[in-house]
Amino acid sequence: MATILVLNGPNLNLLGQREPAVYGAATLADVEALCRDAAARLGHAVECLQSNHEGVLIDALQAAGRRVKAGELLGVVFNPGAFTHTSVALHDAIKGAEVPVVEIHISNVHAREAFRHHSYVSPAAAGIVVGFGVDGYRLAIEGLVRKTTG
Ligand code: CA2
Repeated sequence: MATILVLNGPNLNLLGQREPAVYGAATLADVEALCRDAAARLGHAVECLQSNHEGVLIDALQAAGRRVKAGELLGVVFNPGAFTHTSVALHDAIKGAEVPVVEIHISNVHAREAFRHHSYVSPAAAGIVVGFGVDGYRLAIEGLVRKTTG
């Protein structure tokens, strides 16, 4: 059994409380439960972290990279929230940590405002899941497991 880190960025603690037409009715706790279930079906465990702070996310990615190298972690399923569209620092953290990351977005960012069309994270990601609602977290976990355990 290995562990997967599910990392959520800014404002995702508000899931299920506002904008249900865009993000659905599931809460962050529901999403984390879904992730635990998806990973358990594949024989793996999940750790969850949500932060509204870029530096906390960077620290988590760096720690994840060290744990991947130690064989303790498979990788990260990461919804960077709005930092997706602004953060060179998250891009650099993923590259620098050499950590496998599957980027996930609940909404189809390409069907929304132009400022959501570019991701600084995508070029550093091992894979991307976009627009499947919160079910995308399940797909991201399955994709990460396939990519990292062959
Ligand atoms: O579709 C996604 O998963 C996003 O990463 C969500 C971010 C957004 O900035 C990205 O462009 C796409 C926003 C997360 C904020 O979530 C909220 C949930 C409920 C109420 C308000 C915000």
